[in-house]
Amino acid sequence: MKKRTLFCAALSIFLTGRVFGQNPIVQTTYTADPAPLVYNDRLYLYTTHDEDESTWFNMNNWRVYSTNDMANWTDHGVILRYTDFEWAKGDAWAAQCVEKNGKFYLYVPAISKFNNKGAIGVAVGDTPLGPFYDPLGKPLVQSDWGDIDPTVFIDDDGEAHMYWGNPKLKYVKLNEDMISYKGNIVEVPMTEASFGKRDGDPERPSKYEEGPWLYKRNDHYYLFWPGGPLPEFIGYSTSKYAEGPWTYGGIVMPAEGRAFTNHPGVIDFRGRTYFFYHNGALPGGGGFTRSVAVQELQFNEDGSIDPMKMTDGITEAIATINPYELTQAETINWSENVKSFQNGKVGVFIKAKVDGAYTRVKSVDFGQTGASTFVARVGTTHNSGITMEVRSGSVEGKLFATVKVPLTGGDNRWQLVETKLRQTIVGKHDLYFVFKGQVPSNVMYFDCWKFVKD
Ligand code: FUB
Repeated sequence: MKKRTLFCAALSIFLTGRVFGQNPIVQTTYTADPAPLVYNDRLYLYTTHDEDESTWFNMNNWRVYSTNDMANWTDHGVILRYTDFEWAKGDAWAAQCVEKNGKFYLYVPAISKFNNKGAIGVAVGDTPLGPFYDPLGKPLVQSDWGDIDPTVFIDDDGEAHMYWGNPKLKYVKLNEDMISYKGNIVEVPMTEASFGKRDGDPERPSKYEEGPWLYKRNDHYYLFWPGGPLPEFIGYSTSKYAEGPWTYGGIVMPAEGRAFTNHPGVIDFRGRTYFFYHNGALPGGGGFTRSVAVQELQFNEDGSIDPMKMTDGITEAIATINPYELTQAETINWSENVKSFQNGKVGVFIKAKVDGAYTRVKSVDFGQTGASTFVARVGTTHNSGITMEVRSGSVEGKLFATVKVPLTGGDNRWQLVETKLRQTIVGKHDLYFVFKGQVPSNVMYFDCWKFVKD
């Protein structure tokens, strides 16, 4: 490694404390309340969306991201809004999507127009990305108070269990159709034995706060939940049955990370268990501008879980990216000063906000034949001097191509630009797309890319 590159890498570790980590996993939008789903060997992550500069949980829509390798995440944009439910008037809060017989059921909380209180709705789609529609035209559940944060788990016997609620934890079994439920809503007893003893509030005996997540491992059920008093930590309880009774297990993740809420999402993917959560770690981040993160979850031999700190996340991709297939610009391992947008022309795309903004794509495998040409769909509103550099290893790493970005005049107009590489690329690389232009803002927009072999 050259002295200068070594110095830059050391400086970046010193300044940011990170070595190719990926938390938070989305840097182009504020996201919260992660809810993973594995379908067809791909991991989909449903999130809520904190608007920029929010000062409250004024949240309008739900988004989806997906990955094949736990390192590069593709942004699929907004897939559902609270306005898609005729009965809802706001608060697109923590949701979860499950699949049954090829249909996707997205359970969401929202404020109901009927009584101004939280309610649980359900939207149905034919793919994990929707389009989703409300089959009921009314809430699935509207009880007295606190109907937020649904989690749904379909057991091996086909029974679907739903928990939700703040400050009470409620439970029902769903019917076969997944859009209605059986019997009465059960209020889970909030005992110290089930959810630990809460400090300093005689009105609320247990630590349970909100945001439950139901998960099964080795015939045992785990309920993960954010606990209080604020700031929230994440605790867990276990049971032999999906409907409880629950036994308090302890703390999985103590409170940290600049957001006073947290939210668990736990899933198995290709032989490992992943624990999703949120914090306020992005620049400008805090309690209402949160970001989703992930790390591996380890169980002790007896099934118990030790408390874990928030980490840099997954540092190695578990699969590679094929550069000869089209990849979306919004498939990103890490980025700085880049925002995500979507329109009717190209779907989701990214914009570089300032000179030097970049995205990183991890583990791109060119093989031994190698590539000689880079193709990208790009555009800018500036009339000259805007470029996109393709580098390997770091923002200052080996330069393979400099794309001259044409003035297209708006993000509804795009051009496919072919650029010859300065030299053939072979082998595996972490690619950096670095956006350059001496302009005050909105340097350029970028939709997709691929390489062409020699
Ligand atoms: O994101 C809005 C609300 O904050 C969620 O519904 C809660 O779980 C908390 O994360």
